[in-house]
Amino acid sequence: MSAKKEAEKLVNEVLAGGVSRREFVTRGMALGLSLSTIGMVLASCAKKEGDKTAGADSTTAMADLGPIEKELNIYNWSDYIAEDTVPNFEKEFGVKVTYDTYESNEEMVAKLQAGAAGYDLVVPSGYIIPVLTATDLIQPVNPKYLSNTVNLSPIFRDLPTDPGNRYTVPWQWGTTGIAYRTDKVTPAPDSWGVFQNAKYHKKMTMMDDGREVIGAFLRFKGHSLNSRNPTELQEAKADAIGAKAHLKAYISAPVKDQLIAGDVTIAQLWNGDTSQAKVSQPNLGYVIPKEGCTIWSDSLVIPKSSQHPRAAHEFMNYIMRPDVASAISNFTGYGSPNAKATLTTPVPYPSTEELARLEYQIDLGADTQLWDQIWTEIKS
Ligand code: SPD
Repeated sequence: MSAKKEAEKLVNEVLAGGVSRREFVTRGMALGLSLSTIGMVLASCAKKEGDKTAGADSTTAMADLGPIEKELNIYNWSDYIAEDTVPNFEKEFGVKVTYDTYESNEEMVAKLQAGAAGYDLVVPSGYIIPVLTATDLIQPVNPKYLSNTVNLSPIFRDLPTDPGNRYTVPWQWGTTGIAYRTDKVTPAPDSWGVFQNAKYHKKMTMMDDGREVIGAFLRFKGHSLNSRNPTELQEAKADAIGAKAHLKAYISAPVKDQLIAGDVTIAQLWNGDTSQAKVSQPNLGYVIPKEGCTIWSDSLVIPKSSQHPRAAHEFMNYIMRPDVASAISNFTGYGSPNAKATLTTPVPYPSTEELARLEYQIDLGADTQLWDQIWTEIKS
């Protein structure tokens, strides 16, 4: 049986109640079903069954968490924290922190799903939160332990991806634009079309991230980077394949070393990672293409399997202190959701005019399968 047919059979089985949620998630991931699709199917099950377990039950009082545990396991994006954030926390709270890193939302979710990691905190992007709640992978936070929430800017509270901040504490926000070597690229790029320019053959990279690559070429043609229109998506695919001929690689954060060395002169990259590379290589610029790009925010969440929830809450509360939040952004180069943070190089939230060119990614629901298929075709 083809993987597609097997996936369809599995979806029908879970909808009919013949397969447990957990088994569905495990088998669905193995068959290549996207997280959004899995989340959507589980949400349908919950609706059908009147099952409230897919999210927190707001009518239930939250239990006290007890004393702080002696360990905390954090799983975060690479290059996304100040050097002293963890050591200072360990010293003040008497907690031993194990800190691992990842390069994409998908890598993080796959590890969570495998169930063996034992993480107490992870840092997904906004569009992933509904997927994690629908698949029952994260737990609600207890506001009793989060007194520093008052320091957060209203812009980052009560977001559509987590109404009422039931699961999340915002970490950092940023944009996905174009980093380039100012001493080697003239004129400065101002369009996603630069990735189709033979002049920079094999000196360019785009992210190893289907949402970002397809999204960029959708914007290139004036469409939403969350488009579900098959014609627009086929057009973006053709543009991405045209660009691929000139790319050195699909690579995300690790491209910084190549930009610094000059092996890569133009890269699709996040603003903060570009700022970090600029510390070693001053000839680096960053642009938001005229067609627009992604704006995103990432948040701390606590996996359902966490063994150290009190320590996780204490860390969440700790990073919402203005001095700690400032230190994180001063290292990462990203914007802070903390209204009281004071940054050495301020990253102001975009104006209304700037926001018109920026778009938050949203969960694509059933159309994630089409996107996944297109991304596979682009890369193969
Ligand atoms: N080096 C840290 C980068 C964090 C990027 N997170 C958001 C990705 C949105 N696609």
